[in-house]
Amino acid sequence: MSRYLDMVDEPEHVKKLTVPQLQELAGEIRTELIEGLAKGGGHLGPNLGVVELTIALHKVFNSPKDKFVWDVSHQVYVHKLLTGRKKRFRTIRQTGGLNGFALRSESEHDSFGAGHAGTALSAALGMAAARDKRGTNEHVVCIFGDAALTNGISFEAMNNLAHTTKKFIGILNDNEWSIAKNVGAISGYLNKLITNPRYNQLAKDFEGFVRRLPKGDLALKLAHRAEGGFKGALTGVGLQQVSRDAEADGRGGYGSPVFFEEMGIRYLGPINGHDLPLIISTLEFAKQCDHPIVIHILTQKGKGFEAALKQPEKFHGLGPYNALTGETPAVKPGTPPMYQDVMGQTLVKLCQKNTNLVGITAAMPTGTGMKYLEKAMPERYYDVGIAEEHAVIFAAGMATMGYRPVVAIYSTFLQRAYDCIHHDICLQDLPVIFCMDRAGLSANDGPTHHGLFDISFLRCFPNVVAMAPANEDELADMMFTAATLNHPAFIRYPRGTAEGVPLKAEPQLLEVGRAQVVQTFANNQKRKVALFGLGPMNTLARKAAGQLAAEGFDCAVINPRFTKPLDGPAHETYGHEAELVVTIEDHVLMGGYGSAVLELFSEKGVTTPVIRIGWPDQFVEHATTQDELRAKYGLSVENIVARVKAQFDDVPVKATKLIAVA
Ligand SMILES: Cc1ncc(C[n+]2csc(CCOP(=O)(O)OP(=O)(O)O)c2C)c(N)n1
Repeated sequence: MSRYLDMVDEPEHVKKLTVPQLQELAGEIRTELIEGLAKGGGHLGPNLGVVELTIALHKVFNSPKDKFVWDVSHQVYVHKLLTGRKKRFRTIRQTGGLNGFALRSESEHDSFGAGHAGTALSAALGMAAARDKRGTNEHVVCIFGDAALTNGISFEAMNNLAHTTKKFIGILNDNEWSIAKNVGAISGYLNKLITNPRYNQLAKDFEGFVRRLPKGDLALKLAHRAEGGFKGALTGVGLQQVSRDAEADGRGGYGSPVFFEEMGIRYLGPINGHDLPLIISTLEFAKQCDHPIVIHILTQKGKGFEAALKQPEKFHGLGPYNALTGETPAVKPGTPPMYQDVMGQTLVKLCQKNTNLVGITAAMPTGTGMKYLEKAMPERYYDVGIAEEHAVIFAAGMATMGYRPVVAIYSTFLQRAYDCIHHDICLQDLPVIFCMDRAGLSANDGPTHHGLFDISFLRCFPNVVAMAPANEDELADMMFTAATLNHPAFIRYPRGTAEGVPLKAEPQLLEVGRAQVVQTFANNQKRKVALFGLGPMNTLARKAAGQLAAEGFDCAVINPRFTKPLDGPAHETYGHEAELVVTIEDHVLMGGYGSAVLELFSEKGVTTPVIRIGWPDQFVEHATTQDELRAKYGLSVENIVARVKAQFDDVPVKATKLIAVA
């Protein structure tokens, strides 16, 4: 049987379908999401929640002329299906396939790219301001989740909104979940708001009103009634302060939308986000408003898939799963632990011994492994919401009072807090420990999520101690060491499974700024190559050394451990000793570890040639696996061996140095 989805490729096809047909389409899209993502994984839960909303947006507005701006944009899969990308949908997040986020270079319908949370309101407001300035009439619709309201940028935009434009449509997609359960006062506020009988009544009145309108010229009638019929009601109720005593609901009173209204933004809601006709009518209404409006819709993350409804956090974003049951493949016995789990479990251990340690996450308790601390010692654990800047300054404040906060933030999201790292942490030399997860590739997610810049952006700040463990045991050692330092400490480690080395019963103290010589020269009269493999790239260095030895080279392998302070003597000694130095890092070459080595060599007069292996000066795309990208960009044993051999092809044998290692 043919499906409506088979007939729909572009927004204009959506417009041609009737509401009952669109309701069927919604079911078909859900099936496509569930089945289409099962093999490769993706952000299933958030997308199942916005099916009706996305269909309604394309029914009511005219993309790409009208602009949709999605916060984070992990929920744009349905939008992709409806904007010419249906045939490629099952390539999403795979090599050469669709990106998992909105991407301006992928489609004219993706008006603004994202991957980091909290940017949509500002971007959409900028577009609205530009539209007003140039005198055109397109609509700008901003879709943001309840967790986007834990982010400061969203508030900065709202503060500026009503002064900037009169025509702005915000859609607050409230499913009560961030990745984990949403946290904080705003989440409590939204919850009170949606249980306020007065607003539920108002929303019901609105619903009754739009449902009673004769079919056909809905938009026209709404235009007529919009200001007269609802302006007064909405604003009138909105501006009435709700007395806590009079309307206490046992949790401190009901919420009132006065918050939005005082910002000059009309509030309409709560609206059932899965009621397609209602959403369509509401958007038609919003289209007519001559005032910024926020429509508060309620949706279910994972709607239509039992497993996702039961486990919203797991199904926010996941790898392959069974499309019938939602089961995910069991971890194969013998698989090394994930770095994030080692970090979380080590933190609990350290906290048991050191009462000054506390843990801070910015809405990522599971992704960073902070959930272990949350469970073991909830009183030492803080989830501040999607608020990286606040997380960092909050940690700074705690540090001034004698605590040692451990802030676990993905490398890419920490970029958001750069000034706070400079101004609040480093400048005051505060002993805060940063655990930077996902330092390296986040292959399926792509450039918004790769963590490839932190060495560069941190090593220019005074007082920083920056480390990269070669394996999970060293991660524990580095966390332990960091807890003894009186300076800001940064530890970078990659996404995914660790190296599989056993963890010592107790972590050990490392000497700051001291590298580890994994393998020294054999002094066997062969050409000497010193391989400096940073972090887990040390595994690559060791493998390359093995192959090079088989091909007649004398290799030393060094685990630098610290990118700041660098181990000057070790780099200098091996730099002088070797005929060729190779630095290998899971980071951009520009300003990274290899650059630090070049700076040191220049200062110390080490003239040995250096091959730097790392990521190029460009944004690296997404792919199915990190190995594919590493192979493509030369972060591979084969490339290292080939580069070393090529270097010597041009060098006469007499250049060989034979200096004993001290
Ligand atoms: C700056 C930043 N920090 C953290 C994240 C990780 N993250 C991705 S989606 C998400 C939750 C988003 O929740 P919400 O906005 O309510 O949308 P929903 O997924 O519930 O639809 C988080 C914390 C991010 N993308 N950006």
